[in-house]
Amino acid sequence: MIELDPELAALVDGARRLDKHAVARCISLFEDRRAGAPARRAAVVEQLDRTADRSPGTVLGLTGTPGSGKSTLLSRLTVDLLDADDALSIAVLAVDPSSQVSGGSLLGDRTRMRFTPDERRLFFRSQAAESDLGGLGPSSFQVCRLLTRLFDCVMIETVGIGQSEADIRHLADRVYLVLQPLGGDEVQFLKAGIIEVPHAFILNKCDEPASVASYHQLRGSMWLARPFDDQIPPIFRTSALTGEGLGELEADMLGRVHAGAGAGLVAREPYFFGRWVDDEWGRVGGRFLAERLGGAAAYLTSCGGYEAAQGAFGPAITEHLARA
Ligand SMILES: Nc1nc2c(ncn2[C@@H]2O[C@H](COP(=O)(O)OP(=O)(O)OP(=O)(O)O)[C@@H](O)[C@H]2O)c(=O)[nH]1
Ligand SMILES: [Mg+2]
Repeated sequence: MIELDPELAALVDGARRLDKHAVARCISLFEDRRAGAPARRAAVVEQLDRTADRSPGTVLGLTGTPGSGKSTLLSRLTVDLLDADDALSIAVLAVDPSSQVSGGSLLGDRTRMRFTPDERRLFFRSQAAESDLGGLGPSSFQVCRLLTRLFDCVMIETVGIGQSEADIRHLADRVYLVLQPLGGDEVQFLKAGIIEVPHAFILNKCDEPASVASYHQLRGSMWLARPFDDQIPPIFRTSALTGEGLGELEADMLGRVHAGAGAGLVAREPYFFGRWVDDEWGRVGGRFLAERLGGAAAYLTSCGGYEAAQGAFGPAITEHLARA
């Protein structure tokens, strides 16, 4: 057991009660890249796990092209889901909102009308992307580690280009790809292999006439793009403007949240540990981890956890390089 200093203990206490200020300060600790932060994170994680009275929250990912309506959808979905289940708590993590519009609509009028800023069951946070391509990275992972220990459901909004599709699949229990009518997105996504990533599709802006043709186009390309599926994955047709089709999507999300996250983020630690090694030590680090330490999963187990592995990795590779 790791002793928490009184200040950190009070912070964890506040965060667990979903006090907004405490949650925000805890998040900063999980984003902190300074040398002392991992030890404090390990203490917080241990404290939360030891005193947990619930299983980890489910992570839902919303990815898709800029402007497809991810933020507008989220501001409606969160309100509806909280109304549908009054024991539910939701945290939204928006990674690299690419426009000012989305920053604004993230806390849309509808949300503001329904919930006061100190509503504990709903929490918003935005975070800069870790690469120009909108990628998630170790600090999105870290923040999710915390949020899944506090909230029943964590929703991540990320722009669907480049690295972020691969990452979101590693972070979320269920990934939704948001498309808009006749964006040519289907073709682009087919080419980029992105259509293989999501568990379900959301064709938003169904209030626009072009959406009918887009729906059939998307459905048609599914067999071709995803020969590995037994069944066509769900395609939800929604309008975040009129509310059309949101009920089915919400039922899908709520079903997933109630089913629980299973192994949750612990199972995702090796991937993000590998990303951390790449960031900190480059290819030399990656090779050392794979060839000398038996890979990320084995190393995390032998060190006894994520932070312990982070702490041990530096000295190990430094010694290895000094001898080489
Ligand atoms: N007609 C129509 N417009 C919508 C719908 N949903 C969102 N919009 C509009 O589309 C624009 C972009 O919406 P956002 O929610 O900011 O889209 P986003 O995907 O979050 O955008 P980024 O974060 O910049 O990638 C806004 O002007 C919205 O009002 C919809 O269902 N129908
Ligand atoms: Mg947005």
